[in-house]
Amino acid sequence: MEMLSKEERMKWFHEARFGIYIHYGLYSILGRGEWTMYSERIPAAEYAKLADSFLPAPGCADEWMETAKAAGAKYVVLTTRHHEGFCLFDSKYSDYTSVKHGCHRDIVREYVDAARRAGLRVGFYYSLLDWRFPGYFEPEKYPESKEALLQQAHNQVRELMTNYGKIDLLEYDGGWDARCATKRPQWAEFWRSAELNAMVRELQPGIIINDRSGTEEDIETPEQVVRAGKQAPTESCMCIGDSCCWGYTRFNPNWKTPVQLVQYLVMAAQCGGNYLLNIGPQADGHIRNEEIERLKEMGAWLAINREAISNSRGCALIGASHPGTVDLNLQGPWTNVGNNAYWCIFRWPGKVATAIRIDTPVKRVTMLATGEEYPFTWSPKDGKLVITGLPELPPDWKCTVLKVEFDQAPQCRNEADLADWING
Ligand code: FHN
Repeated sequence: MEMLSKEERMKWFHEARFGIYIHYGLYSILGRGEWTMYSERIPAAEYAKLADSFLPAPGCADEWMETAKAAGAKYVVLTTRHHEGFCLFDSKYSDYTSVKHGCHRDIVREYVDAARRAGLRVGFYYSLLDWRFPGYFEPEKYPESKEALLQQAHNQVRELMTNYGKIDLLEYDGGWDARCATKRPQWAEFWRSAELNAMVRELQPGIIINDRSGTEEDIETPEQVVRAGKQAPTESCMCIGDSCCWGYTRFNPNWKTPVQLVQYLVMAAQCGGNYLLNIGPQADGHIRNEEIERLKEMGAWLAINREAISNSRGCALIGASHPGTVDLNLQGPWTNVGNNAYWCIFRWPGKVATAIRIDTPVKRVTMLATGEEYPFTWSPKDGKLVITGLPELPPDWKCTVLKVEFDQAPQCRNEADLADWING
């Protein structure tokens, strides 16, 4: 099959910028988070009894897609199998699946079909590690179990890449060793990741693969933080509630606000990367209101401001460096798409907004939400941009975007003499 270049494969990813992660499995029944089996050391046979109570409501996958669409997301990623080992898909290599227990349905099939109907790109999460295998925890002591675990991973990834049509994204997880004593090249050796990923690319030539099997591949996937990629574009993934609560966690008081969520999305775009925001459906597959409400607010913001993030690149202007870096643009970051820069204002300055060290002549300033044009001055002498006539109060508390047009991608002015500005 014809291999696509990385640029071709990544095209939709950069357009999308926003995806929804879905953590769903037996842990959703317990309601204490997806690590419960291990953190409470529940023996495998006892934990497995949950499988017969796994009863997702019919049509829940359509509900997930409806929510993802309302959020303005362009792709979804489902945990086809998390560390607990329970598969949401039919597998010749395991009886521990949603097809052979509980609902007797292939939830991955329903998910893929629903995503395609909704026009969303399809991502699969797959955990390499499986807590039911002693050979994962003590590979030298249980070499046969280790080998069985590896065979399971390679065989199941092949099934996932073969049985569900075109898959856009493969997110490995659980590549680390149980003692967290080894580095990524050793993970890759343990899981035979080069061979695994060669097989994936052969079966799915257009796929994007993350870096968590230990090999570099296409994207980096930091967790609970937004940052720029070190070697590759990032997809920053995050929980809406606490960071240990990817799977449904019944009592989860620290919900991020819609303002925070929109701003994280903008910061991801500022880094030329994506934001993958997680939901943890309840045992019956329904999504809780706390998540739906927040996602709808994000969708409302995106319906107006998507232009500022879709296909964004890191911008050279002040305030566009790295999230969290204080570089003296106190209002908020810039994104860059082509010849336009988008000033994504988190802290509204009032009627006048001032940006400094802009080396490229400014052509026009508008508010993205309304298209209204604002007067400005730009000084070729010092590169200062002063925008006037703005509303006194923040038009959008989450983030108001000012679109600034140039004849070329804007550049930042160097300050050869740092004291020059003092005397005007
Ligand atoms: O252990 C998992 C965790 O449960 C969750 O799935 C996240 C999502 O990226 N990944 C792992 C921790 O890195």
